[in-house]
Amino acid sequence: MRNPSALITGITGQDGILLAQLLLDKGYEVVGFGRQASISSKRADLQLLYKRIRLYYGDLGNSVDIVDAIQDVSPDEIYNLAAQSAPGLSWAQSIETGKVTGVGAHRIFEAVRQFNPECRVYHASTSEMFGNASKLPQNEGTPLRPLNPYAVAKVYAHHMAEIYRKSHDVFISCGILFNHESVYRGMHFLTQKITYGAACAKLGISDSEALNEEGEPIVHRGKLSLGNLDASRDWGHAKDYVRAMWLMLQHSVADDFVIGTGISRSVRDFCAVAYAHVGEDWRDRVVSDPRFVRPIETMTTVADTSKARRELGWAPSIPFESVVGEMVDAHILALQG
Ligand code: NAP
Ligand code: F7E
Repeated sequence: MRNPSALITGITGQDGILLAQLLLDKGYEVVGFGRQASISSKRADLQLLYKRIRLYYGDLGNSVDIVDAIQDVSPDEIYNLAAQSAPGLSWAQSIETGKVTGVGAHRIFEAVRQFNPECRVYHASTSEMFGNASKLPQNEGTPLRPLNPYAVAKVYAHHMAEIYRKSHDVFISCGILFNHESVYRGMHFLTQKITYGAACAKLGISDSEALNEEGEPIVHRGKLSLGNLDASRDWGHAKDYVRAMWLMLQHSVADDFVIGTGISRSVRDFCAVAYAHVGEDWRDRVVSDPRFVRPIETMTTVADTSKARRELGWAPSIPFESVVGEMVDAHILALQG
């Protein structure tokens, strides 16, 4: 019997890397789809991964690239992870976000319908879709009330997935994933800023090399500048979450599943754990800077994962403190050279 094959869009992203590793361990033939410039980057961790997978250059903004990949690879499973994935940047890049994060996903669904209708598709939906949520915790039935262009694009793709599932009988499952982190997280996300800041504090670095969203040192004169310290998110480890993606495509029916830990913590809580990991008090190191506060903040997120636990047998396994500690330690190692 031949090995199953999977096409992953967003192969250079956090989830793409971790999912590729998981599928390779399960014996899959993995094909990564991504933009040539980023695939050619010299990141050592990616170069190792690229030796074990096949690569397909393409842009989610281009239907021809997608159709070519799907026809050529003819995968058993597609994991659509590519997106302009930063809600905070999506106000400034709203049209590009709609084209890639919303319509890009639609392009995949349409290409599968036309050229590989037997293929199973995972689509990356998000807790950001709940936006101005009316209740906590959030589950698959919670109304979608998005508050930023990223979330609107994800709602478009999420509804489109349902249309292809119900009208065209395409197997598309949507994972409504809450925030998940790892050492592969992009540096402009909150958790990387904080864990990098804690590592700098430990090593006595007062002006860092890595830059923040404004192009300034993440740590400047010994201080880490963040936005809204009261925001509260349900944070888990990305390794647990890519396992959920795979489980969704092994399930008997295509469906939507909420994936999270069920515990929400504030930005302050996250800072406290990260700085305590290096024996520091975060209050001496972190300041709130209005430039990093968003025009509107998505409400507190907390996942109700009853359905995933019941139907997929999924549960998170990596504790919050381990996620934070792992990220801080990785920055310390990298900064020590
Ligand atoms: P990520 O690290 O930002 O990765 C996004 C990927 O999309 C990158 O590989 C990026 O490639 C690719 N991409 C962007 N624009 C593209 C385009 N026009 N054509 C082809 N590829 C493009 O995101 P992630 O954290 O792994 O998240 C994976 C997916 O889950 C995303 O769809 C995200 O919105 C969603 N999600 C994430 C979370 C979370 O907490 N991580 C939670 C819920 C949902 P480049 O290197 O070329 O930019
Ligand atoms: O913000 C607050 C910010 O940028 C987390 C993506 O993977 O998860 C991610 O989106 C929270 C927000 O991620 C700063 O306002 C405070 O409340 O790390 P983040 P995100 O926007 O939640 C969702 C589920 C996805 O789907 C996305 O793809 O932290 N915050 N101060 C800050 N955030 C940033 N970036 N920088 C700050 O200085």
